[in-house]
Amino acid sequence: MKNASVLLNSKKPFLQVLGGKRLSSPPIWLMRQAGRYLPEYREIRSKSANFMDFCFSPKMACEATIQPIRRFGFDAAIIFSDILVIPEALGQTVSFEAGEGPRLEPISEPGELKQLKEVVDLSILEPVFETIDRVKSLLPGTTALIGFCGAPWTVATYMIAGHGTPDQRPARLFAYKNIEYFQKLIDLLVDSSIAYLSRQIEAGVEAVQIFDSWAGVLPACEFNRWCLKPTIKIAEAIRAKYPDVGIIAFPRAVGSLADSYVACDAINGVGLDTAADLKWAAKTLQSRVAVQGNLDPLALLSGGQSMQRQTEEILQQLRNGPHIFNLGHGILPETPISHVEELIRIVRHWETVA
Ligand code: 1CP
Repeated sequence: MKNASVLLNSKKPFLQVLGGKRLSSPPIWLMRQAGRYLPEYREIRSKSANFMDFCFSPKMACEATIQPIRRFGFDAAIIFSDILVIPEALGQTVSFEAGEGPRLEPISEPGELKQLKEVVDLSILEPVFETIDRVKSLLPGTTALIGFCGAPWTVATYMIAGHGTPDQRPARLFAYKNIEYFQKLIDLLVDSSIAYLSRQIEAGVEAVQIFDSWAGVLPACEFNRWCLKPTIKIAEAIRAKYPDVGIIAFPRAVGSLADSYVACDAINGVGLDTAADLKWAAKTLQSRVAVQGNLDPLALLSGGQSMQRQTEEILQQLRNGPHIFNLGHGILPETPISHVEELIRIVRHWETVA
């Protein structure tokens, strides 16, 4: 495996697996593990009317990051922030309406791109780096700290539409009609993400995840241009500067196109979405990278035998290579705490029954 020795020698199981080690009981964390399914999160979140203010408060964001570690003892903490802090730092105001998701001033015409800053203003993101600094000294010695950003395509879908969309139609149309301008936006997001992740690493994160939540809507050639190449560019730039950091790509819902990421030596791990074919992933991905995933968040919400069966199937299929247990997408706010506890018990008990 790639660039692995420092990761392999870490005392943190999550980092060892990113270095290519197979562990009989895989490390576990859950996408969106800090958030609304936790009563203690709802409690502190209710003190802040505005979600962006909450993200930019190091005290609150630090507490939200630590909460799931304190409660469940996951093997990794992910810094509490959002992928949309980058548009904010590029001058596009972001707000969150209660229950409605993000709102940005949409970019409908190429000329409107001029309103964005030419270089990301990292001073706006300073609170995120301060959060990282606070969190790192509070984590148990075996818990890794993950930083993140959205992949350029996924961030661009929100910047163009001004809100979340089911099929990312506004960004897809914008990209078809204004290829050069869309390329400029993607390039700006690549540079911004490299600068942002670099500062997160300097502040203390040990791995970074690049979330391409909306990669799955594009035809293969568009996927190559707008998702794969920009993500690889970010990963290679980060790898050149930080040889020992773990890098995970999460191209959601791209099927077998996920194998395009393993050719990139900079990438240590690929996140699998709920629908990924595990036999294929074990054969095609796991010899080159660690895989992370992929329990259906609805199976976790349901709990019981369906959850147990699916969890054991994942553990079984991915047992011969490096695997980090996770969901196939973010945990749902309605998920009972007891189901998360049961999931962790099943994953940690697996070694003794396998
Ligand atoms: O008031 C609230 O609590 C708002 C809910 C919320 C939370 C808890 C939002 C708004 N963002 C977050 C935190 C967040 N977002 C984290 C850190 C917490 C953790 O993981 O433990 C992370 C990693 C994200 C990443 C994120 N934000 C993604 C990529 C991952 C994914 O889920 O696909 C995306 C697409 C977003 C955008 C976003 N932010 C928030 C919402 C509701 C959305 C989705 C909007 C839509 O419907 O398209």
